[in-house]
Amino acid sequence: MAILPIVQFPNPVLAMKCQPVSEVNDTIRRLAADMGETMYKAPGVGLAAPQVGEPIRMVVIDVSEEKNNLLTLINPVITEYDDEKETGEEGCLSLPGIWEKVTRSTAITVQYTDLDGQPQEIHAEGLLAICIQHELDHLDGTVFIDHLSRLKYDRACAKLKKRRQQEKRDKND
Ligand code: K1U
Ligand code: ZN
Repeated sequence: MAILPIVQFPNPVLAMKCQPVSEVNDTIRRLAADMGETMYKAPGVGLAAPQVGEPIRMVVIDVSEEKNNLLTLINPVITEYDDEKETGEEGCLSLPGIWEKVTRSTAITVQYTDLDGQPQEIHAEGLLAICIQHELDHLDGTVFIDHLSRLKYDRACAKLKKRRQQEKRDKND
């Protein structure tokens, strides 16, 4: 397995509509394993394929405290959204240091293909539901700050720019 570099916003791959996975083969299984390892190392609770430069419809998620419940969703589709919404802080490994409030459905139903190529369906609530919605947004070229007002979006971009400039200075010290 390998730790993959995480693509940083505003890399164009993060704005792409990703392509469906046509066949679940060993290449896909290896990429899923590498994405899992990359997510745990980061650390994060989810990672979408475009975040490692692969514009395909696959995400990995683990919201368990023990970090022993890796979920791989291939070609996922949200088939039901609960009417109830909640607003919570989100972050993203492609926009490190930025945390902003986003409103999403509290519960969803998702259909997907698993690593054996079998169709599956899950009902998700709480952090898992939020994380799935965040990761599936990535597959359609949406990052969480796209849900903010123009003013908050611009402030988040400015904060990111400032943080990167500081990191550059720290590196040269
Ligand atoms: O998409 C990503 O970059 C992963 C992102 C997922 C996410 C976080 C919060 C709400 C919705 C979706 C992250 O994992 S950000 C990092 C993070 O949440 C975390 C970091 C350290 C420990 C535990 C979680
Ligand atoms: Zn993200």
